[in-house]
Amino acid sequence: MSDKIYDVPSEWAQKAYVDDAHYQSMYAASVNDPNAFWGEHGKRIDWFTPYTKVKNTSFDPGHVSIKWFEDGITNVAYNCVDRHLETRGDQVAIIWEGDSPDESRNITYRELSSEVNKLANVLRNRGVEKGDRVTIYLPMIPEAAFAMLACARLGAVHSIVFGGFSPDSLAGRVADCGSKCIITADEGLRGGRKVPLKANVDAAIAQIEGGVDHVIVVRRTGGKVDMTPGRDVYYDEACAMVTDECPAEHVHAEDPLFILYTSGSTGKPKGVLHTTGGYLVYASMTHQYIFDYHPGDIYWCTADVGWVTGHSYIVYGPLANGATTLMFEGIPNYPSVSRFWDVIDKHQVNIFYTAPTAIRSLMQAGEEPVKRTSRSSLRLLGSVGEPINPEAWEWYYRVVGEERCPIVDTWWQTETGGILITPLPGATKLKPGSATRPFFGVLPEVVDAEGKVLEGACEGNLVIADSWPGQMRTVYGDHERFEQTYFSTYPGKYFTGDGCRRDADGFYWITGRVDDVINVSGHRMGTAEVESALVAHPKVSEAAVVGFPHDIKGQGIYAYVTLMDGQEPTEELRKELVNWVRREIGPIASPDLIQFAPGLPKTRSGKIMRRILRKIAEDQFESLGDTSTLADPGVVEDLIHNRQNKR
Ligand code: 6R9
Repeated sequence: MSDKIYDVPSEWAQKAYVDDAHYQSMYAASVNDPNAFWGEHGKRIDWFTPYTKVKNTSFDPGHVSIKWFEDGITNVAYNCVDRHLETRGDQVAIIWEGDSPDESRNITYRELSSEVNKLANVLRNRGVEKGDRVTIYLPMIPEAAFAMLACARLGAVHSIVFGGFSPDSLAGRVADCGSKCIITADEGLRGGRKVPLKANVDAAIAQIEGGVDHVIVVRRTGGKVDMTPGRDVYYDEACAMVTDECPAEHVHAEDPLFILYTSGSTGKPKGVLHTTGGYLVYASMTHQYIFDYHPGDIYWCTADVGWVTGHSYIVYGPLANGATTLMFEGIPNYPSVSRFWDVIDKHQVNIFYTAPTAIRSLMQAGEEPVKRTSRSSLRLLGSVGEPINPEAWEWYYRVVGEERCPIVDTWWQTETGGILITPLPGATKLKPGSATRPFFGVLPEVVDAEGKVLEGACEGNLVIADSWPGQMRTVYGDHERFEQTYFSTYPGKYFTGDGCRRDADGFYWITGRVDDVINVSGHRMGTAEVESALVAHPKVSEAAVVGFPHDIKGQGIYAYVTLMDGQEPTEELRKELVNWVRREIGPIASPDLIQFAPGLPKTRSGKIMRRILRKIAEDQFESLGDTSTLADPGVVEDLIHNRQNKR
């Protein structure tokens, strides 16, 4: 923790949408009378039929139900595209920067409209209707945004699967939501390397009972792929055969917009379901106020559309606001570690939003690769995905932003739809490492293990006491799991899964997950998922996975593996297991360290004591706590002795 404080620069307090006094009064209004507050701000999007009801939500155990603007009728694609045509049809909507610095493309709102309408017609001709699920498995190319908006135009529900996931993971997600149509590309391109997306789709479909009816394939690299006649079609060929006029479906505020699978502490990934009206109001409002987006600004969020940050802050929030949003296909260190800063200069980016893991890895390369670029267009910086350590914060502030750009450290989750805790650049003083204060309408509370609400400066678990419009509505197909996961630990409150501290100024400091979720380079992984991949290997009898502190990734994946009798714990097997997990889940789940353990610490009832495994992985041998309840206390000694070292 750091005790430095950066006051709001006076130009910011004057020019930004809100200064501190304004924040205080708006925040008070938002929580004192949410119906009046959101009733007003709901008008920021266009409605075909205006709502008359605003908030209708309950966190009561057994009756959790979340509805916002429920009798309003609208369309997300209409709001992100059509409504801008008259005033800013020729303004650039999307700046696309390819993997190679030689490739980029500007897409105006008018061109965006044409692309979205054509693809919507392609989907409609293939029988996609309101409510149908469509899986999107694409690299970071403009077609990913076209596909999201084409689904929204039809009232179809998209489910984006990150291009780094394996065929197995993709198959599970396609089957879970029953999508009959997949939009993919021949190959992806990242850091000059090809990703075999279409081949992965074929392998996934082979595992799905009944397969899928349609695969639409964008030609990205032109690489040769198998096309199944009758099922597969090239995107460009299909779009050439339709008009660019497709009416926007009339969609109810509570009709689903998208499903996004995310990891939890137990079981397989959950399909987080977001709906239409409240989500768009919240995504667009947070985008405008938190990034202080003004017309003409060039805004860049480096996330992938496979994660929620890409949904809310590359596509929906910015486009609903008529912004110019930059979409980047590549990676921070290709072709050089100056790439981010070069792109900022090339496109004159004003607002830049990235993740601590990227900052930490670029920080390692020193200041020179940053300083050889200008970055004079930059006005505001943002951070998301994991806690940012004060050293990385200071470097971002001093070296990247040249002490001129406030940093908004934005805390939120796939489940929350948009940012919940964050500074507002014209209103909030900054403390490196703190996400600071709640956004309008958000009621954070800190509770102890028993659920007692703590007051003043304190540390405990973070819950949210009441609903906000961007909140997820259910786990797709499993409302009981939704209630169980988020509303049963502290009945009547939304449990975030994060620990947090609140200081004497009422500022929040997120300390990280308190459940069995680990955050690797800002990507959420359930330890249970990695464990089940490991035990699926024929030589593995048992596995336990925990996180450990990692300099760049934030957390790394530490796996304790017990082998089947007679199996030798060799280096080859270690490598084989790493590759096995990569194949089963995807490269983001590769264990950093594997320790072969003859036995795992278990209670007499057979439960693995992860607390002990976590402490060993963290090198905190002194604070293992009580080990006397273990069935065999002797295993701990062996585990400590054979602790794997960080590379
Ligand atoms: C948006 C996103 C959510 C988890 C969340 C928390 C961590 C995100 C953070 C942060 C500290 C921040 N997290 N932002 N922790 N400070 N500014 O990342 O969604 O992938 O669902 O992850 O990420 O632990 O619970 P998601």
